[in-house]
Amino acid sequence: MSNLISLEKGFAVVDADERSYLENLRKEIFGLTRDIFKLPDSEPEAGLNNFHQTTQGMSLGELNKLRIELIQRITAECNVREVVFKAFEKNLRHLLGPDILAQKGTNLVLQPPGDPNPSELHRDAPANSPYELVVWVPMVNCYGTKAMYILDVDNTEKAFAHLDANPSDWDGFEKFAKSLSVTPPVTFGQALIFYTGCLHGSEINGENETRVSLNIRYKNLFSPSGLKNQLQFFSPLRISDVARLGSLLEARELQR
Ligand SMILES: O=C(O)CCC(=O)C(=O)O
Ligand SMILES: [Fe+2]
Repeated sequence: MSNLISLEKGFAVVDADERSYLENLRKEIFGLTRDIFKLPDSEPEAGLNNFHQTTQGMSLGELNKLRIELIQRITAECNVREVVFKAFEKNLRHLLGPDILAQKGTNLVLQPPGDPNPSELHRDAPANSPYELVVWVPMVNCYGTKAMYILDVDNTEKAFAHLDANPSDWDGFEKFAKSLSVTPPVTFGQALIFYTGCLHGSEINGENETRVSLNIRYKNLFSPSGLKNQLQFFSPLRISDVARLGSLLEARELQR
């Protein structure tokens, strides 16, 4: 049987085609994190899970400065968009087709236990294109409040119907939406792939380990963009022969 996923519900947890891509990526990310934050561990899984043990005394300002340095170095040195694509290539091609744009930068979430700023309930579209997929990739095993909650397409619809009926009651909306959500465990070696129309977010991490996760977006070159300027955030990752030939011809015609 093929291991291709269905995205009928708007999201799915998927195993990497090849785990070694993620293992190498995690080694690199852990190496940078260890250098920048001076972590004592030498093993990636334990080192990332124990991140908060080193940083709990740091001021928020210092923590943020180092976090930004880490994200810049990951973006410059790790080629996350290529590696994550390769790790989940079969499913991404199956879902998006042969002509693929990838987000230029990578988002890194470091969420120590008790961090008071989890991501609020939201969905990425329509600011992002509704034809885009988010690939949420944990660098450590994520479960319970260390993971992300999400509503499938039908439940997202139900939550918005509730908001339409009670437009000024954001708290009620949030409570109702969360009651319809699920929190699938996503272990290292897997990704949560979701369509940008699904409501999602995270709770304050109540586990005894830091959550370290990446999220990055892919879309078909020929699909409509969202409200943001697509070329600012995305660039081509894979282009089919048909699209390459077609765009060459169009470019030549423009010069005539
Ligand atoms: O990692 C999280 O808690 C939220 C990530 C998110 O909102 C996203 O990837 O779109
Ligand atoms: Fe999001």
